[in-house]
Amino acid sequence: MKSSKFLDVFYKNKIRYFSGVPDSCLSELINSLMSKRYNKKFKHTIAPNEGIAISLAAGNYLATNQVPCIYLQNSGFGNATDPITNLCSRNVYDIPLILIIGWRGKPGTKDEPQHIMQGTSIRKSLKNFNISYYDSAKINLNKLSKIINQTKKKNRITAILVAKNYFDKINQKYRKKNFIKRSEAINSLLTNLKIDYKIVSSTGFNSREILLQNSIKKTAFYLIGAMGHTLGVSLGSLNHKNKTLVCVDGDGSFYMHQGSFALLKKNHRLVYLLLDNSSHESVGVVNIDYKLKSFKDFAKSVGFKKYVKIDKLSQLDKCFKSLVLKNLPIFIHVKTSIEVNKNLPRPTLKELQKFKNDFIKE
Ligand SMILES: Cc1ncc(C[n+]2csc(CCOP(=O)(O)OP(=O)(O)O)c2C)c(N)n1
Repeated sequence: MKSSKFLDVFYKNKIRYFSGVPDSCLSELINSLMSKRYNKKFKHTIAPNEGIAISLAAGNYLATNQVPCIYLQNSGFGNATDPITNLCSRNVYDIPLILIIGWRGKPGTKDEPQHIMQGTSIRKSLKNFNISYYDSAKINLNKLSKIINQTKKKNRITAILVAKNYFDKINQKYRKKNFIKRSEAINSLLTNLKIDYKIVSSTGFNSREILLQNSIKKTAFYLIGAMGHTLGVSLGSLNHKNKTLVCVDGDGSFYMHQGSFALLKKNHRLVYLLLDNSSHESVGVVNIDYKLKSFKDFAKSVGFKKYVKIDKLSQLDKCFKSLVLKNLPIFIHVKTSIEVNKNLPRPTLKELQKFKNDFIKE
């Protein structure tokens, strides 16, 4: 399916608002939405999390009386269910929505462990919430148009499930920036930080890069799913152990559940390492177009003792080499560039469970 043809059907049927959180099954669609051809036709907001995407869409409906469209990966369905059921459902305000859901872990396809439960249960969940759903593999553009019209006419919530490789690939060009590469930042951490520490790292390329480079066998807990919860897991662990922890996070993950930062305590021995590529890179390089006005003010306001912004690798090496416990908790903000590496490892379930057990033991 050409993503442009798909979007044209939405436009013809007077859908004008899109919001969502990127997913690899949908990256062509989202990048088309952000292209010159469509960015004047549709209002579009990339949201920090799927619940916020639903609430933005609900607000847009209140302002325009037009049906909004929300895209998300099925792993984010949990984030979305509160505003879907408690705000938009027929039992409450009856706000119509079209959900385009990336279907990772679709039965019969091979996928990673974190996608299996949502992949097999998403249809049941939608049914339980009285949401009619369609498998994109079984609908053509005509049917898509009918689905949109029915959603409008019946004022209902409808979902379209889209599995991997549904949309035709688009040749994507990204701006090459001369920032530090993710691989260089992680190499710098593992080579230069000499204090005793464990790692908790975020969903996507960050965890896979650490796994690739971790020849010194640092104890590390990789969040392969549960995007946005890297800091929550880190703080939960720090509340019980007087050990230093390096939380390696992506900016997409940073924004997703930013409230966790309010739980930082001054005795937390935390190194918060933000690898900020202004993108959801792991799901097809979808640029993030919102950002905090001042990370420094934010870091100070939630209680970090130090905030450092890093643009050059030599600065990062120096920062890790000179890091001492009395500077913690510290927020290290590294601007990174897009670095596509198709050979990053994907850990097996057996390996992941071993990492968990090693983390508990240490
Ligand atoms: C709740 C939830 N929503 C969406 C996703 C899909 N997803 C996986 S990785 C990722 C991007 C993470 O972005 P960032 O933290 O900036 O790291 P980067 O990929 O840029 O290295 C997304 C959106 C997910 N796994 N979970």
